[in-house]
Amino acid sequence: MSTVENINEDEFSLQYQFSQIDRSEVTVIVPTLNEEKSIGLVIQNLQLEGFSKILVVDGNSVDNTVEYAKNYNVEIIQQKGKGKAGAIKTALEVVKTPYIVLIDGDSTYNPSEIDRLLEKAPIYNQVIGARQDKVNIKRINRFGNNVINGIFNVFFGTDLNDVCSGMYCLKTKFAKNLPLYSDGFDIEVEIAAHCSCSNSIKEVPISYNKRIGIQKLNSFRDGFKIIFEILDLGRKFNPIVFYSFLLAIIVGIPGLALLALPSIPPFNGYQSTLLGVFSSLFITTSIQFLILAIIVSQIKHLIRYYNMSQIEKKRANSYY
Ligand SMILES: Nc1nc2c(ncn2[C@@H]2O[C@H](COP(=O)(O)OP(=O)(O)O)[C@@H](O)[C@H]2O)c(=O)[nH]1
Ligand SMILES: [Mg+2]
Repeated sequence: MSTVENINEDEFSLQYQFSQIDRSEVTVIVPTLNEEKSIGLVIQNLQLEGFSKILVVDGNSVDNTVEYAKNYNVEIIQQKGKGKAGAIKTALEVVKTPYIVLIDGDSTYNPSEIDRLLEKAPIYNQVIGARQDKVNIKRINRFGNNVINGIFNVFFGTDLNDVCSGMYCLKTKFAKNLPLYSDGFDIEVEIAAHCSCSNSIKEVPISYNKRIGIQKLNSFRDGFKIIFEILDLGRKFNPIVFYSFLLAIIVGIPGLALLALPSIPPFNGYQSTLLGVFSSLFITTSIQFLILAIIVSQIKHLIRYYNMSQIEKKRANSYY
């Protein structure tokens, strides 16, 4: 029996430890907006880890971020476009190495853990550093992240835990060809959506430090923006699930309203066969759409799981 047939993920990652990516093949991109308190520390730690290609993409900081970054031997450019997305898109235009690693400039991520991403980078279009240590994430953001990951997984058939992580590795060639439309913190889910659809996304565990300086993400405004972006991506990439959910809501709300009508004061005790018939019709139709959405989401999950295992087996085969 072939050992390749039985290969599991851990054995697979062990094999790839021997094909470590050279630091010269990696550009580390640091998006910054007013990060003067932390930018020096982030660059120092990256250089200590042996990364020499560091690209600071600044979003017109009004503090000393750029001046402090100039003290180190790094490339600094000003971003085009809006928000963190503008910074990432600008970086993708100029980067030349086969791999890029994104890392926030607020010192929340540890450059010493980038190797965990690089270990898997030859196999996947995107390797996400999934934050294990959640105590340093604000409670409201932690809740928002759970909602975001949950909705994302339903649409894309994935099992991701940290789709909004600010530390991840991308294959440059793949990333450069992505049609990216987002203009803010929703860029991460947009990239992850494309990588999920290419069956080439993986998470590895990383730690997460307390932020230095002020958070730029607005928990409510950006949180909702990210959720709407996922819904829009879901509509494009998995329309059956999207429209089934939508119809479940559209039919379910009047169904529940009709059911509740006799308990609302002006209609207290109002009895009508027609009311009962319509409310149960709407509610059962809504449940059917909901079931359809769940079944299609589960099928997507199974197909993705199968495709991933096939891709990994194929790559393991070519490795031997
Ligand atoms: N270039 C650029 N960087 C930004 C912008 N907005 C945020 N950032 C940077 O993106 C990173 C993540 O932002 P942060 O506020 O920490 O968001 P969080 O980590 O999602 O809570 C930090 O390094 C910010 O300085 C922007 O508009 N332009
Ligand atoms: Mg941050």
